[in-house]
Amino acid sequence: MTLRLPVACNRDCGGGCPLLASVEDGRVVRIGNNPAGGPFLRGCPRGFQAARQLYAEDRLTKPLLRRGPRGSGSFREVTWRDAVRTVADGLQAVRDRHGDGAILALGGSGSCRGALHNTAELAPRFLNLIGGHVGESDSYSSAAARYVQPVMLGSDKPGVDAATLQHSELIVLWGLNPMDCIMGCEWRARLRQAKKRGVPVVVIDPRRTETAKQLGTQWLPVRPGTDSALMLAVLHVLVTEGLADEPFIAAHATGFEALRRRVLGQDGGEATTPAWAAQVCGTPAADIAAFAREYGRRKPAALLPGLSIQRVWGGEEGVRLAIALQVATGNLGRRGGSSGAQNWGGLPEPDVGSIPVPPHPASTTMPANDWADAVLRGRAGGCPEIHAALNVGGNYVCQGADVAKSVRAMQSLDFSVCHDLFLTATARQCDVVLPVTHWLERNDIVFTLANYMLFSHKAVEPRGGARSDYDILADVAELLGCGDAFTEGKDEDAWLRRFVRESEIADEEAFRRSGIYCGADQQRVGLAAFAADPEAHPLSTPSGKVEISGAACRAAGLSAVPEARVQAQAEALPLRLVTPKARLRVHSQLGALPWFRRRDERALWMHPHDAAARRVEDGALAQVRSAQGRVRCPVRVTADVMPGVVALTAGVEADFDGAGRDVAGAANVLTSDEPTLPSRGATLSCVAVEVGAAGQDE
Ligand SMILES: Nc1nc2c(c(=O)[nH]1)N[C@H]1C(S)=C(S)[C@@H](COP(=O)(O)OP(=O)(O)OC[C@H]3O[C@@H](n4cnc5c(=O)[nH]c(N)nc54)[C@H](O)[C@@H]3O)O[C@H]1N2
Ligand SMILES: Nc1nc2c(c(=O)[nH]1)N[C@H]1C(S)=C(S)[C@@H](COP(=O)(O)OP(=O)(O)OC[C@H]3O[C@@H](n4cnc5c(=O)[nH]c(N)nc54)[C@H](O)[C@@H]3O)O[C@H]1N2
Ligand SMILES: [Mo]
Repeated sequence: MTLRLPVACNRDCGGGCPLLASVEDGRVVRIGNNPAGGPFLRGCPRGFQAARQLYAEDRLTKPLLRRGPRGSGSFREVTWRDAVRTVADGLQAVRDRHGDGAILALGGSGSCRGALHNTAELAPRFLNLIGGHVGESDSYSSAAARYVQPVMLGSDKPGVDAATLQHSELIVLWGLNPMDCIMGCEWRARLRQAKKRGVPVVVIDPRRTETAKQLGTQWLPVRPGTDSALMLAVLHVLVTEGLADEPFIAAHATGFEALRRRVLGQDGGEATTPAWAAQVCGTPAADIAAFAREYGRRKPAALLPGLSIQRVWGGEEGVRLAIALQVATGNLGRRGGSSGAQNWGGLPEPDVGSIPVPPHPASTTMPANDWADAVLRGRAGGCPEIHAALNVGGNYVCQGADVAKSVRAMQSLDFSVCHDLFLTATARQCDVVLPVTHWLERNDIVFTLANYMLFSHKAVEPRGGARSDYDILADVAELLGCGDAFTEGKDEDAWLRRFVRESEIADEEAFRRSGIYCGADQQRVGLAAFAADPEAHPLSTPSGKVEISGAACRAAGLSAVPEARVQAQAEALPLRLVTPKARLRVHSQLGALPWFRRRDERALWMHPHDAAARRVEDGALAQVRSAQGRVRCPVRVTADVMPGVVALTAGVEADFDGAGRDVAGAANVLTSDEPTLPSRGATLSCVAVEVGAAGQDE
């Protein structure tokens, strides 16, 4: 007999894909789309092939204690009883020695969409019951955007629902790659629909991505880290050719005049003409002007930025200017338009409970990008003092900037614990490694970042000795005298029923049966009320309007007027490397599984001109060098990446040879944790590098 159960990936791509697992004899035999999701909510291979992760040969099934030196990968199996005792004793010893708040909750993106099995919430909840912790105030993902958007827009949710693209007359995907990154599973189908309708879909990206090929009508290449210059040039065309919506600007923004003077070169700087920007961005001036004219004329236009454009040095400026563009064209808050702010997490989900994190007075936070620095420098470096780490759902030794520094940080800790399904690069640096369940082995409610919720059923029993993070932490809490405070006397089912009771979902059984609950309005437009009547519905900014420039920006540590803050390139490292997400990986996950590995893109993309200049051939091994390290990997010579730029997807774990060179193709061996200011966001998306034939050192 085949059992068909609604499930949903509890993964960080934020797909929110309603899936259906077919189960026979206690085994998942197939995963497909859940028909209850309708024609627009469709999954991707990372979900359809999830059973390969569930049944992977190298999945952890027993608790491990470190035997050899950290990083050696030498562990011995122990019983759960011993493992839990070791963790409790180790954490208690750190607290006895260093006081409260000295334990780092490391990572957490692994299963961060669950109401209960949420790796970003469970570790902080547990740690706050045993003396507090150091947490992440912001993520690798979106620190610059989350810093700037509240300053400009107040606290309102500024996103739009994917279905509103039906009303768009132009769509601009600015550093956004939904074919690979998903970030809401409805977008691909809605973009396809728009393209079929004849709507131009412009993709602005250093690479001709699958998004550009399949969903786009035009690819506009731009050098990474230079979007702010391109945006200023578009503004120049809009204001000089009478394409700006002056009444909308006057009613909705403060400080636009200073930006206008900046763009026109009336403030002592150079005018930001397309010809000026072309030098900085590598985008032909005529293409910039043509794009700006089409953008200024076709209404409404949805400008949807990706997170990549703000994960660069000066990334705050791209965030500011994308919003300024949508204000200048009167598209902010209009149906079929957008605010130009990040759409990911840009609208509320249906109201439902989730596992709470109680406060602790000793708890502190630091930006994710600072974690290794905080561990290494502690209070001396102005960071919180950290002596231990509890890593639940993260693999920062692979995913954090600067692998060598991450390893040093892990090795300097007194005590470290990792919960994971696999013996990752981070797990190998830890003292205790505990095997956890897969999302197909648990019941949960899954958040989607859109106006619907999913119920994900437990499809199969946990493999081997794997246990849920919740059960593991409950046992450690019990030994430390706060078991009841952690569980509040509830098991999985009791929590999930409580969350639904606290929600707007009236029919819990129907929700569990179909696996999906949809909120009433599927075409929400963030800031719509403000756009329609800014006097009656002011923003919660000092002026009540969009803060384009001026005192509010300065008070937040930003320049008074948005600017093109582009990092100067060192002569010895003339190429710009982008390190985007791979379609068939979620960060460091899935890539090592044979089915995924065979289909995985691991080569460095390089333009034919750059390859010829360096005598690098298609398919040959090359060496990539940055200020941080060296990587050897195969090269793919392709015009799908613009000249002067190379691309290597993130998510491959490093493998160092005797000379300290990575030979696996690990992007973060090359990246640096130098933050962009003032947000202290990561700069992983753009790195200065040089490439030569492998074997050469120069
Ligand atoms: N398959 C897959 N999907 C994912 C994830 C994953 O690991 N795998 N991770 C999820 C997570 S946590 C996040 S935060 C989001 C990430 O979302 P993003 O940060 O938006 O994703 P990236 O792949 O880094 O970049 C998106 C595109 O921007 C381009 N790009 C890079 N730098 C620049 C630039 O400076 N300017 C412009 N215009 N374009 C640039 C890249 O070539 C890429 O095609 O994706 C989510 N989705
Ligand atoms: N060069 C470069 N680096 C990047 C990026 C980039 O674009 N370029 N992107 C950055 C971004 S946006 C992000 S968000 C980070 C993400 O970085 P990480 O958060 O480190 O992401 P993952 O590698 O997916 O690590 C998640 C881990 O959780 C485990 N896991 C999955 N489910 C569970 C569970 O239920 N319980 C437990 N205990 N573990 C679980 C997985 O096996 C995996 O090892 O990477 C950043 N790093
Ligand atoms: Mo992210």
